[in-house]
Amino acid sequence: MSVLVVFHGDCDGIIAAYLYIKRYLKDLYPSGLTLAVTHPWRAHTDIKRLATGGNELIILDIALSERLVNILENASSRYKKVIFVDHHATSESLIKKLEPKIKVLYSKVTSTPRLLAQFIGTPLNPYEDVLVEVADICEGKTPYSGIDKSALDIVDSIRMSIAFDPGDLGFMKHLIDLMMKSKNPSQDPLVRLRTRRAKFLLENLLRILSEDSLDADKVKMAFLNLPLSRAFAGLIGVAATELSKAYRKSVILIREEQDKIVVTIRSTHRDALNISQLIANSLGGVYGGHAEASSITIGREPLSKVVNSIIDKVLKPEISKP
Ligand SMILES: [Mn+2]
Repeated sequence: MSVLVVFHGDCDGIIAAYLYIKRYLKDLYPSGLTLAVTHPWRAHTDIKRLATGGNELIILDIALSERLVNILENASSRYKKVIFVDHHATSESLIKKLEPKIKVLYSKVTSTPRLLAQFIGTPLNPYEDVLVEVADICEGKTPYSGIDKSALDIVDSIRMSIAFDPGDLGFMKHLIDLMMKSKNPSQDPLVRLRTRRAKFLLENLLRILSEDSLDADKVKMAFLNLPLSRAFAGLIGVAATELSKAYRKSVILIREEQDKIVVTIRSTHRDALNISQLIANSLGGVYGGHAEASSITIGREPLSKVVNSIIDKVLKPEISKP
């Protein structure tokens, strides 16, 4: 029996992989499973390459795109069973295209583990319960007052240790393994080392971003050129979230990459998708995510053109609001 589990390489994606494996594939763990990590912007190419055929293909916490729908339809003929599990708002309109051939678990809840928890039926044990809460907080939910500080330590250590290198499958497997053994990730030496290193980098990144940003009433815009965006690759999403919380604004972080411009948006007042849409209307590009967090990928354009257009379309209207 060959089973491929592809998951999003972020906090709720990894917890989703753990919970799914624990509840449905425990007997096959670890040697009977192939685990693979991906990110929404490259999921279609990764899955096309990896999904060569077998018994089951499981996709967890990956926002759908038209291209991904096509790849999954193709892959479905090579597997006995394909299961797609996701919570992203932007997947909603594409779900029905998948459904005839692929088993879909979809609901617009805070995180993919929360969706799994609702689907599982039998109650979660306390350890699983904490991790589902951790996933929700990683995805932007405000922790309930009186939450155990150790849960917040887990949020911090999972988020930061992954951000240190979000493509490192070996480390993600290490995290999943800790969870399968019901260990506390925030107490693990390797997790702690990576968390410390990531925090050091994050402090520097936040300083760079705040020193060079533009502010409107409820919006803050910041930029990274190609060398900086490479240097801080995994930390950009976390930094945008931190800035948004610190300033209580929607943060628009524009960065240059090798052959594209990527805009990361975080919003404490649930404006991320609106802003993505405004940007896509004027510059084109593909966006995905939800009200608190989204990103948009634009083709090869000069950073200055993108920045100016976002100033015109998003920041200026914001400033002139009564
Ligand atoms: Mn995710």
